[in-house]
Amino acid sequence: YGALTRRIICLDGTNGAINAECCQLFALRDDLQANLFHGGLCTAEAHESLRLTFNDAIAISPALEAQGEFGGGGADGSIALFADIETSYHPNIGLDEIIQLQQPILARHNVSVADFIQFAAAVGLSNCPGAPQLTAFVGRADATQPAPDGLVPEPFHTSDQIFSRLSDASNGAFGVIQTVWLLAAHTVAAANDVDPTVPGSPLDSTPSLFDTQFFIETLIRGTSFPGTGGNQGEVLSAVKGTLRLQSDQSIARDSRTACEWQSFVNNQAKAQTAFKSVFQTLSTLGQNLGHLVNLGKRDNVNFHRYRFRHLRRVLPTSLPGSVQQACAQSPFPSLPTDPGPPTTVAPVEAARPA
Ligand code: HEB
Ligand code: CA
Repeated sequence: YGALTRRIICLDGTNGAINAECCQLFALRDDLQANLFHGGLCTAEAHESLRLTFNDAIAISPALEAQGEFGGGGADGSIALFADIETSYHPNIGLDEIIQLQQPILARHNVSVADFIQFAAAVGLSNCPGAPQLTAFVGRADATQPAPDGLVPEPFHTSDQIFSRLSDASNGAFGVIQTVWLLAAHTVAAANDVDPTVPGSPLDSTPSLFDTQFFIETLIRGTSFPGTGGNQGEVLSAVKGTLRLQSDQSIARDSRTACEWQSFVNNQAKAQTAFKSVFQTLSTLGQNLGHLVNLGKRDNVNFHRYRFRHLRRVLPTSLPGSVQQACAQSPFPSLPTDPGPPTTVAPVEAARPA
């Protein structure tokens, strides 16, 4: 403690870092912002980059290994390195698109594919007002083989299935509570393939804000589908134009998680700390932490564009449904209602080349 840490000046002559490994990340950050995130937007490219981290990292199973089978390598880039194989797995549907958009940027920089996927998401999420500054690491080893199929949760899985899969993947680090924390990611999200007739259907009314609307809106009784009914993994949603995943609905109402879910309502600060914490675990699954360089604040790879802001936390008055109280211990907090006119949330525009 108290040791002097010297900052080095990177070869670009302007940026400083504690770890030389971090120097190249300034250029990577700028390339991502300019050529993937349209100058710094929280649009489909940022959402899909975040989803990619989960679908890459969660594909690891100590339980399979215990049976003598290969269980996947976690956050090892396998989803992009073996894209032909892994994007054909059902729960990874649609991810070929973001992998392709990221590819030319990846090719210009000297980082592992595993590092690239996690770093791109950290930069992308920084474009979403309200988001925490995620901790980035470099030094991950890349996959040498694809993850097996069957390890990424599906929206039609029961909460039991999802809880046990996440616990297995993380050696118990993701309990039922941390699973709720991870789902804060669905505040900046849309579904393209659950109902292909309405691609880009947001999972909450504010898909470009990292706020707590997702936790509020999923607790309201659903009354309509954004498109057609009868899709596997979809249930009725409350806010017109949004899509509700069956898995989000179940976890929001499960007796083991309902109070934790409700605790995020109107608690922006908690959503930030909780997601930051679980993302750190998620983004390093299967990797040896001792080999990774942590890009802390002091490395000054400042990819945090927004400070904490007061974000809209409202119960839209235009809702046809009402709150479904699922937490037995404490009542749903009282929130201001939205005075605005009844709205339909617009779809998130499809990802496209910059
Ligand atoms: Fe998620 C989206 C599922 C978790 C992130 N997801 C999504 C979807 C689905 C899901 C189905 C839609 C897709 C399409 O496109 O269609 N998830 C899911 C499940 C789970 C999850 C089942 C378990 C519970 N996620 C998760 C996590 C994360 C995520 C953990 C992170 C971290 N997701 C996400 C995002 C999105 C999604 C970001 C959006 C994308 C877009 O927008 O595109
Ligand atoms: Ca949101």
